[in-house]
Amino acid sequence: MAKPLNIGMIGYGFMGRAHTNAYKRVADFFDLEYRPVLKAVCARSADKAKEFAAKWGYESVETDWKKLVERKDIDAIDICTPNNTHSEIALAAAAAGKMILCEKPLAMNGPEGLKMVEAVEKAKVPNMVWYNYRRVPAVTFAKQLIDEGRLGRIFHYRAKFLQDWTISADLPQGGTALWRLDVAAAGSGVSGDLLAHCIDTAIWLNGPLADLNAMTETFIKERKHNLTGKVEKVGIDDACAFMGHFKNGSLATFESTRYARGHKALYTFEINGEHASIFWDLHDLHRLQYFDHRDQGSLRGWRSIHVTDGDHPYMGKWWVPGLQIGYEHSFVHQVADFLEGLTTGKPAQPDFRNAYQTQLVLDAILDSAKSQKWVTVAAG
Ligand code: SOE
Repeated sequence: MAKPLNIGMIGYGFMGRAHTNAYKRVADFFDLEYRPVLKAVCARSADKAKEFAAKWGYESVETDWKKLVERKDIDAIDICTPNNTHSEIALAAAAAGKMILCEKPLAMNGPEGLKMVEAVEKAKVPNMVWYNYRRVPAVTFAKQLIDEGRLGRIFHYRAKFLQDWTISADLPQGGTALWRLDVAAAGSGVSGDLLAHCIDTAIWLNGPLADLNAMTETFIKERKHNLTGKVEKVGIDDACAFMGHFKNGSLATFESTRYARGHKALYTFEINGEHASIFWDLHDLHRLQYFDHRDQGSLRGWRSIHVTDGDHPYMGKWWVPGLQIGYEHSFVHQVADFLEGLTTGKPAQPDFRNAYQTQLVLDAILDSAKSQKWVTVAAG
């Protein structure tokens, strides 16, 4: 019988659902020492908390996260709240000796992120940041191919994350649903929300970034603020692009925007190496495109690998070969790896320290866009 691991989740939005679904599913498909128990969900509105708890199966509710953090029957705090609250909650949870699973990006900026890293390391509590795309089987498979040396020396890493949902100037900023547009709550715009995913994957697959030159743009300069009712300046980046160098000498080109009409969540990356290239697309997430120059010349071409075989990462835990899984499973895999890390003592990544590397790149992006200069990425 697996040991219970009592979860206290703060927040109940899109990520609250994605994480809860993962907690509910993981023990059905993965054989682990620990089994998550949906102990409590916390939201400022008691009605919303109760509604969420009833729908998803949480045993109890709280309306004050400080009470949740102090509860003796909670083992792990899951932070699914806007970015400007991550730090305060994480510091309190670490001080209370709780494990912490925090939504991305880790913090509002590097210095805040560093305090969070120091707090969890001082308290010696297991910790993780929800950069879920690492655990899409095709992306994990890309990591295997790179680590096996199949690509050889890497020349280029190209990534994009494109959306189109904020083009209307009538869309307000701030409040429960639209905090991502409010710089006070989000810290940044598409750089922290979307490009952060691309950066996390890139650091994992291709190592750290050395320097970069970025530009950002805010297309809609003023929006009505949901909390004040007034038209206020927009402080987030609506679009962001940068070029840079990885420490391994390869070139980086990255772009994210919420103004690419027709694209809802188009996350793609392509890596070009001396021997082989890899391409991945979130809209076709179970496939990995692979080109190997060492193939016999007349047969050479891009292979579209359907990453659904039992020997592909994570896939042996699901259905039979050929049947694919989806977006939500990346969260199930992340919980499984977190729980496995508790057993093995080898923490699942990215932990806070690892995710802090992404935070430093995000700081460098905003610095560079402001100064219009090349910026060296600070060493973590
Ligand atoms: C924004 O629309 C968003 O939901 C991000 O916040 C998520 O991190 C990303 O995975 C999908 O898009």
